[in-house]
Amino acid sequence: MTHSESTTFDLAVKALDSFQIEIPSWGFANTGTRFGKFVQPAAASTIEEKFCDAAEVNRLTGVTPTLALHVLWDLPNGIDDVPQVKELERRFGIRAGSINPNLFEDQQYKFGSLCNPSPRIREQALAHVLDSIEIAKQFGSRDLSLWLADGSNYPGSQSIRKRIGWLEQALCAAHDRLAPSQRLLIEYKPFEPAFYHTDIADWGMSSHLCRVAGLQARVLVDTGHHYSAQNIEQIVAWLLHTGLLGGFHFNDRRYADDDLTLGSIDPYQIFRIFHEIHAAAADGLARSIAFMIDQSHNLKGKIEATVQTVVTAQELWLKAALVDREQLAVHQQSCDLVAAEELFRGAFWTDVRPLAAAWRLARGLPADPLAALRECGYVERIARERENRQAAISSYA
Ligand code: PSV
Ligand code: MN
Repeated sequence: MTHSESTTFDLAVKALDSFQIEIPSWGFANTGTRFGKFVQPAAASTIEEKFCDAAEVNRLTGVTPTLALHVLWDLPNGIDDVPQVKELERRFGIRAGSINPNLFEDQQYKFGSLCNPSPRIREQALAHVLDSIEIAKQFGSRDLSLWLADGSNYPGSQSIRKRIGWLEQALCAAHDRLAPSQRLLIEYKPFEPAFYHTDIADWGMSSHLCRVAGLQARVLVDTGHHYSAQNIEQIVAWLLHTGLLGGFHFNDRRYADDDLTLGSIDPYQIFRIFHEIHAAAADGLARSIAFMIDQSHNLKGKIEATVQTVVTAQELWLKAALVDREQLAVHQQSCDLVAAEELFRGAFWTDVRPLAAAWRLARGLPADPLAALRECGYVERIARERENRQAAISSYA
């Protein structure tokens, strides 16, 4: 290795050692679109299977020690399910990660949850959030990750401002229940399922709600929840500057919230976001940012897609770490546009795969996690087992 090669390798080791990403339990389950579901024999249908799949991804990549849980889907009996899930944590060596209340599937939420005009429904929605905070406490989970489907479909059909007031009250009440080490992450989304107005539609609304709720509230940026032309890294830079960036739900999209694999459509976008984070970290600003995946794999194999996502995230994180920020600052200061841009793009075009492979080997991990997944036969084995189990269940039925 030349001197500069060894410096690059040291930089890569530092960058990859500092990177972990949380995977969602729902990424292993059968999901679809409103036009239907294509079921996969290897899909997980129990919380045990989700933990098992998460452990496999962590065995191959070494950077996914936590699993995001959705309360209704993973703990249908609420807090009573915690001991069983704790047992799975021990058995599979995977910890419960962020806890996601579900305020969008119950029939009563037709006209909203925390913003519903009915005080009774608002109370029930808040009770579910408070239960979810309690569940998070029992797991020792830091983040309560809140997304509301609330909104309306027709102009004039709801009071937008009244709903803001109800939301502020509920979020203050939720924030009051947090333990000092916990955080309330507030996610935004411009539309869907509501098609006219969404109660938390963008980062400005999330930021405002965080400020009102309290010091432990932060904004959650889901990369799929932006209009196509939006400059997401600029939003990230603002959130870093204001100390309000809590974390990410990573995925990619071509049109709207398409849940495509991170970096599959626009890897440069994720690189640009990661650059902002590395730059802020160098200035001591980027503290406690939760990197999470939020994808539903409709057509790809779930475990393959998850491993592919994790590996892509690591590569883009590493590319962004290679930006020579001192030199970049010089070019920015002298407004040498082309030099700055070429330096920036140069890092993006660097093939970091050999560096990532060397880092993995040094940590006893497979150099190529996707190839290792294909070779080990895990997916085929679980597909057989899960299919047989399904067949056994239906023959009893
Ligand atoms: C909503 O589109 C979202 O991004 C929220 O984070 C949900 O919790 C998740 O997807 C799963 O439906
Ligand atoms: Mn999300």
